[in-house]
Parts: sequence; structure tokens; C-alpha cells
Amino acid sequence: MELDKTLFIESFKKRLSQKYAIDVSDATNSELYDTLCSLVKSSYSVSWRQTWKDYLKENEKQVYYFSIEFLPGKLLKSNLLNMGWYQLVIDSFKEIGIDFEQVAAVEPDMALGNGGLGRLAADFMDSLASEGYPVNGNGIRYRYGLFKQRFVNGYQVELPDEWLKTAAGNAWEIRRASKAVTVTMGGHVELVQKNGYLEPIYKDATLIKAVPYDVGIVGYHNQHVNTLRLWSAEIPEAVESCYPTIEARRQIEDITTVLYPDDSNEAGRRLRLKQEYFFVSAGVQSIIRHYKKYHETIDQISQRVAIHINDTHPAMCVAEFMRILLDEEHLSWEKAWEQTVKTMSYTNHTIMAEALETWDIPLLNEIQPRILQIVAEIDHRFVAHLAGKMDGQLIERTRIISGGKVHMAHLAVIGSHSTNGVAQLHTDLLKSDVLRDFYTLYPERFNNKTNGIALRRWLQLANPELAAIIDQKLGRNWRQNACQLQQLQQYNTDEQFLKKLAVVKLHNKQRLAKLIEERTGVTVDPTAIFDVQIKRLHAYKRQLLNLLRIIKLYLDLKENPDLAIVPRVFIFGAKAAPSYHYAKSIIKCINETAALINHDSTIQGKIKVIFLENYDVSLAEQIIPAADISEQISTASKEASGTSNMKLMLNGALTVATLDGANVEIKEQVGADNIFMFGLTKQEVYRYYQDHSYHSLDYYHHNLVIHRVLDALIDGTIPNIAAEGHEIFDSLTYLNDDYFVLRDFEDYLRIQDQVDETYRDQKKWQQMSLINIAKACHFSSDITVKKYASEIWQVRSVAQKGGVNIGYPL
Ligand code: GLS
Repeated sequence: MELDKTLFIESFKKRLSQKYAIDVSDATNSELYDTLCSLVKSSYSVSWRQTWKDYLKENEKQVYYFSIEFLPGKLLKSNLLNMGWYQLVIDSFKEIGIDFEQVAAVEPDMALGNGGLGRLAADFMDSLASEGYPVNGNGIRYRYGLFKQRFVNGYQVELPDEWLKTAAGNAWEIRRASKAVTVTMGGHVELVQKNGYLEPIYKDATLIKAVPYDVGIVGYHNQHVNTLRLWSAEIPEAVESCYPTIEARRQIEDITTVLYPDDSNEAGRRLRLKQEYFFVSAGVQSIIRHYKKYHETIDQISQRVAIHINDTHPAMCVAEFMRILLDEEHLSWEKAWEQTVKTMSYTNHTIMAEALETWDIPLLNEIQPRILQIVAEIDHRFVAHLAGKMDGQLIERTRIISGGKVHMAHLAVIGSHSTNGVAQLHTDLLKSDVLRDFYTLYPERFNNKTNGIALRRWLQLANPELAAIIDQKLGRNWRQNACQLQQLQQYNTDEQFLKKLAVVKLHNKQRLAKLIEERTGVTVDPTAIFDVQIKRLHAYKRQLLNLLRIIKLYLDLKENPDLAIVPRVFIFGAKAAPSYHYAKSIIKCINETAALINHDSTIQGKIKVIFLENYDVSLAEQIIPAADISEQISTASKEASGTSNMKLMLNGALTVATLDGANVEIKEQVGADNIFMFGLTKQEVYRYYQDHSYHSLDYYHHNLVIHRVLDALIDGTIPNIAAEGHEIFDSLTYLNDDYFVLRDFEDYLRIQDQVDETYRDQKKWQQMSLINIAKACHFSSDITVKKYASEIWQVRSVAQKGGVNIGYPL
């Protein structure tokens, strides 16, 4: 049925009455939200079923994207946008006196990820559906999402995120008990000869019921709906009686209770390994079960199935796939291995040593002994195959099992046909350093896929005013085809348009200023530069470099309150892993510096420092459109790609950047004149590692500015940081400043002065901003996933692009 306002309002009221037996005027926001979700879901479910049927009918090759993290945030608005319902719902609600924003706010963020890695997976899911690719997500349905962050006396405190227990719960999921599988863990295994095969006999193993919860991923205007399947651990009915106590039950249910709150840091815990095996086994089993339903033989499965290993956490896919092909399907080792390698592909997301997972052999044996046997056999054959052909040391360095540990990245590279990095610089580093030996062995397997972002969420939804003025110039087709945003460049001298850009930015800043006032009580001036650093708190991301500059500015202003600087509001958003002590000390120092500066009237409010609590996807959507400056200041070589850099440029912020991760490609796109670059290069960083010539203490002793700023951390200038200030001081001086903060400090000051100077020329600023918006389309995840589809997975798009909106029925 054609959707119009009258029809929508009628259907909405009817559904509200059916579900809750009330009228609109009596309904709470939760009831309104639930009713709206119910309507939305029943509409897209028709397309969801159809998408699935089309895959079957066409015998499509399907991809399964395994990721231990998915970070979608809220889904209501993006579902409405993709269905073509967004404006209609807003207008309809207005007509019947409902505040849409308040209803949408009821939805809890689906925070099943820590940061960039999980958010990338969510943007990919959106783009894959929007481009009509047959790709399914496979992950874990954590009962608790990423912790909620509160500040108490400036310290980070972590509270549980009971997202499923909120009034709204997860409106989008469908529990599919009939699709449950059993995962076997623990115990012992023996191989016995049976009918000419080696059959594993498990003893004392634990059986776990894996129940899938499916979330529909709605494509943009194409009636294509993919599935994100999240697994939950339960006790199998058949063995319920074996778990008579709450404690015993908890052992099982805990597997999918918490998301490990680490980013680029390996949790290193037994439960984490159980989580990994649990979702890998559940996912792989259900893939093969499904495949067998429609195919008689399994020896060509790689022609119809691709499995993507997103970072090393799902690397056991390699061994689990082998286990099923060998133990259950009785393929020969050679045949099984050939199919496994052809099926698997792997993305590496970091070069941080602590994030390259390894597991102790006894631990893997305890979690799944059969998997260890298979990994050991893969390792054995790998070594045997190379012996005599390759340098012995190279073989030692690349094997999967060495030093008593299982190296997951090695398993992922050896067991797959493709390994990619997430920005050119990162991929180059994989080839030349981190995975160099593997690059020698398998050069053809390595490729780059620079990350991307979903423009729908990060522009159309997050910044509707900007999207509207773009419509005025380009029409609406860019919403379908991101590349068209490039055409904005031609308005670079259109003063009226540049002024409109400035007005939109001001409005966004006013909105953020209001939010800041509500949440922190601090008033900020929307005409000041909004200087934003939002990302996980990690030493390599160098929030400290930013803080040191803030302290310098403050000291300068104390000395000379009339100092002519452009007023700035420094805005931080960052969670630290609960066990990451140093990162938490940095949070405390930023908060205390903020308290000092924000309450010191002698500096006339020229600078303000705002650290917003609980940075998450929803907060990002409010901060990013209001940013003037995007701080991307990691030590060169450490940030694999970054994605907030792309989101911020898309919203017109100018980037202050080191030559790291995707910043390099951003610079290539916008040109050196439209970005503020500074700092060491990757080569310079590596040279320091080699010749050990960096002595940070010298900078403290010989650079008066650095001396003065660092002293402020320990001499009481900033109150309440006696311990944390010393900890940071020591790390930057006596412990030789691992991330070259002091080395890059002067250059950072230089570039920030240039920022001030540029901001004074508003026309120039807006022109630079415009170029950034126009060029951000190169980082659309629609483009990125197309490359994954054609170059790694070899799958085709099966949906017609809408062109004009193909309406979803009511
Ligand atoms: C990360 C990297 O640190 C980011 O640079 C990258 O953008 C992201 C997605 O590829 O992956 N790796 C990681 O473990 N967490 C990340 O955010």
C-alpha cells in the first residue's frame, strides 16, 4: 500500500491500541517507541523474508562476517531513513502531537563493541545491505554492552550497561530457538578408528546451547534486508538437571554476559577464549548446516560460502571449519584444507603488539582439545611443507605454535586466502614489518582495504541541516550515490553557500553548547573554535599531547590575560579500559585541568575544557556535526586507520593530523593546503626505534616551554593530581615517553597557531571545510564494501539500487 501520512497515522494508532489498549495521548514514550518499532519491523520483515528467498532461489554465494564486536548504536532512525519513512514519521508524529526526538531517545545504544573496530563492522553491515550484497553478520549477543562511564571526583567509574533490561529492550531482535546449535567445550578427546575414519570421542565435555537472535539490517531504498545474527549461550534442555544451582548455570550463561572492555588490548582471559570459540563454533555449524540443506556434497563449499575473520578474535573459524569437514563430513585433510583456505579471509586491525592475540597451549586444550589438535596439525603440515624450501628461522617465526603459545594472527593468515590492512600505511607496515615473513611466503594474499564510514548515518542522520543545504545545490541523488558529493567543490567561491555552511555549523555548535551546559553546567561560547578529540583513551592516541598544549595555553593566559588567541572549547570524549591504569590517570588529569580552567575567571573564558562522560555512538552523532577541529594526533604508525577522522571531515571539521593511518589518504584527497599536518613520520619513528637516539628527558631539560608545562603536572598548579600528575610526568621523562609526545610538542604548537590564524579568515576556513566535505565521499563505506565484495569475497550485488525511493509497505 502506498504510504502517506493519513495511512501511517491510522496504522500507528491502531497498532498502539492493539499492543497497549491506549490512545496516543495516554501513551508513554516507551510505548510509542515500541509501537513504532513494531510497525517498522513488520514492514521490513516482508523484504527480509524475500531477500532470504532470493538468495536461495539464485543459489547465491553468501558471506558471513565474523566479528566479536558490532557497535550499531541506535537503529530506529537509520531503519526509518533506509526505508524512506524518516520524514513521514516526523511529520505524522508532529500532527498527532508526539515529539519524535523524545521517542527516539528511548532506544538504548546497542553497544556491543568498544570502538572503531565494532563501529566499522556496523557501518559495513549498513553499506552491505544498501549495496545489496548477500552478507550476514555473526557475533555475540552480550547481555551487558560496553560499560557506562561516569566521572566521580574526576575519576572514571564504570557502571554496567544493562541494555536489554531497559524499558525498550532490544526491539529489533528475533529469537530463533529453532535454529539453535550445540557447542561442545572442555573435557577430553580421543580419536578412534571407525569405518575407515578417525572419529573423535569426547569425554566430560560441556554442551552449550547457542541460540541465535537475528537483527534485520535494512538496505537504503532497495528493499534488501540482511541478517546480523548474534548468539546467546544457554543450557540445553536435555541436560538441565546437570545444572541445579544458580552458580552452575551461571558458568554457561556467563559466556555471553559481558563484552570485554578492551580496545587494542588483549583481554587474556579464559572466558574470552570461551567466547571466541562459542560464537565461532555456533556460526560455522549453522553455516554448514544451512549449506547442506541445499547442496548434496560439501567439497565445493567455498564456491558458495565465504567467511570473513574480522581481526583475530574469530581466527578459530579456520580450525572449526576444518573440524567439521574432517570429523563430520569425512573429507580428506587435503580437500578440507583447500576448501578452508578458499573460504576464509582475514582483516588485521592493529599493529599494537599487545593486541596480537596469543593463547597458552594448555588453555586452548582446556577450552577445546579437538581444536588444539587440529591447530597443531595445521602447524605441523605448514612446517613440513616449508622445510628445506625456506629459511629455518623464517619458518620458526611464522609457525602457529611456538614458545608454548598459539599465535592467532598466524593461524588467520595461513588459513585464509586474503589478508588485508585497513589503510594504505597500515597495510604497508603489515608487509614490511608486522607480518613481513608472511608477505614473503604469500605476497599474493596481501591487499589493502582502507576503512570507510556510512554517510547515511554520519551525514544524513547526524547533520540534517548540512544535508539539506547540500540538497539545494546538488539535488537529492548524492544521498544514493555518495561520489556526487565531490561536485560540491565547484561552490568553493560561492560566498552565499559558504555562509550557509557557516550558519549550519553555528547551529550545530549551539545545540552542542546546550547539551554541554545541561550535562556539565559549563557555559561555552558557540563562536569559539570547537576543538574535538573523541576516541578511546589510549597512550598512542596521545590525548596527552592535546592536554599539554591546553596547559601551555592556560599558563600563557595567566601570564598575559590579554593574549590574542581565538577562543577555543576543547572537547574530549573517551573511555579507558577499566584495567588500563595509565589511561585512567590521563582522564583524571584532563578532568582536573578542566575544573581549574573552567572556573578561573581571570582568563576571561578564552578557553574551556569539556570532557563529556560516556562517549558512545549517540554522543558522537551530536559532537561530530559541531566540530571545527578534528584532533587525529596519534604517533605515526600506531593508528591502523581511524574512522572518526573521516566522520569529522565529512561534517566539515578541519583535521589536525599526524601522518598516520588513514590521515595520509585524507591528506592526499584534500591536498596539503586543506589539512593541518605536523609531527614525526613513520620512518622517523622507526629510526628512533633502531638507533635509540630519542631521549625525552633532554626535551624537559632543554626546552623551557616543555619544562614549565610538565612542572605544572607535579607542582600543584593543577590541583588534586598528586599521584596521577607524577605518573604522567615520569612516563614522559624518566621512562622516555614511549609515544614521542615531547618530540612532537613544538610542531604541534606551530600547527595550532596556524589553525588560529586560518580561523580568523572565515572565508578561507569555510572553503577548506567545503573541500573536506566534498572529498569525504572517498571514504564512504559503500565504496569500501564493494572492494571487499569483488576483490576478496567474489560476491555480486543482488539488489536493484532504488534510484528513487522504493517504498517499504505498511
Ligand atoms: C582498530 C584500530 O585501532 C583503528 O585505527 C581502526 O580504524 C579500527 C577499524 O579498522 O580498528 N583496531 C582495534 O583493535 N580497535 C580499533 O578501533
